[in-house]
Amino acid sequence: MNSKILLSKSVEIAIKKNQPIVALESTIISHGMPYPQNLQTALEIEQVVRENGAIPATIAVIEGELKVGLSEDEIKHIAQSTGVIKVSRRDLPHAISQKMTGATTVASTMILAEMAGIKIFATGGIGGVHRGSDETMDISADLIELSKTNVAVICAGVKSILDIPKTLEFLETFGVPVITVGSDEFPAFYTQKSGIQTPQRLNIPEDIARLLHAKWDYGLQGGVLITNPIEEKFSMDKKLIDKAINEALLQAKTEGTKGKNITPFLLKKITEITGGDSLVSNIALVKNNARLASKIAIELAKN
Ligand code: PSU
Ligand code: MN
Repeated sequence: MNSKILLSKSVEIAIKKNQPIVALESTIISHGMPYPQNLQTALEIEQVVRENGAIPATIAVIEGELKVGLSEDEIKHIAQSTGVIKVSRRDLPHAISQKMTGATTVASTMILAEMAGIKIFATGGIGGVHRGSDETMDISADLIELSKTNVAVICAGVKSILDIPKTLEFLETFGVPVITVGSDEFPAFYTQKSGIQTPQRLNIPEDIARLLHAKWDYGLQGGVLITNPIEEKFSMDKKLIDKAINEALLQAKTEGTKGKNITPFLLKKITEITGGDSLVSNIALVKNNARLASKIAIELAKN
């Protein structure tokens, strides 16, 4: 365990007792959803993890300190304050040395989870290879992190704000196992299907835990991407969401939004364009992922 990490009491006890823990990111709270739904969701996800028999550990940088397991007040601050910065791997040294408060992305949440010895992490969606990346070279640091940090990320697949085929190619090149739970098709976040076959299908948490053991017991460095399709009742109409995504992409281009601002910008626009429908789906799929992650964490903690 890295001694510079600050653990909450419940996470500290869980680590000592080898209880199942599920890491949760905070950029989804600060930059992924509007207030107050972000706060409500952040607290509800923690509750979902507890109800499913695991200990939640929401992760962030608080005034320069790396915190694994946030208090309710800290979650409230991340959800409400406009001064909270988005911290990916690149931004960690800046946030730490300047004693800033920052929300961690998938990449930096993986880093802090690994420092704390947590193997399982649930979120909504990961960053990936952006559309038009041949020109912009915009590829999320999340993908590189998955290639080297030993944490399994449970998400609902990749949104079509990104280039899904290129994202999968990138993950293959960097040796990241990609699994879809209970489906032959890779999921596209708001919809169960993307039209692209998944590299590997597994159906039950026991098999997923076995795969994680197989990877890490043999010293195969790096993460695993576990994709969990959104439940049918919360999935969106493909035509409708594609239209909203294209409109949002066009607006981003017109306004010249790029770099770390593009993903938050697109998420906000899509919520606006769909009149909040995409947010309802987003919240539902995060909870669904938290449930699955808890079950995988329980299986993994067994041996
Ligand atoms: N996708 C979502 N919601 C999010 C994000 C992605 O549906 O909140 C956030 C995550 O924190 C992810 C980050 O790690 O955006 C990726 O940002 P970038 O593309 O700048 O690496
Ligand atoms: Mn980027």
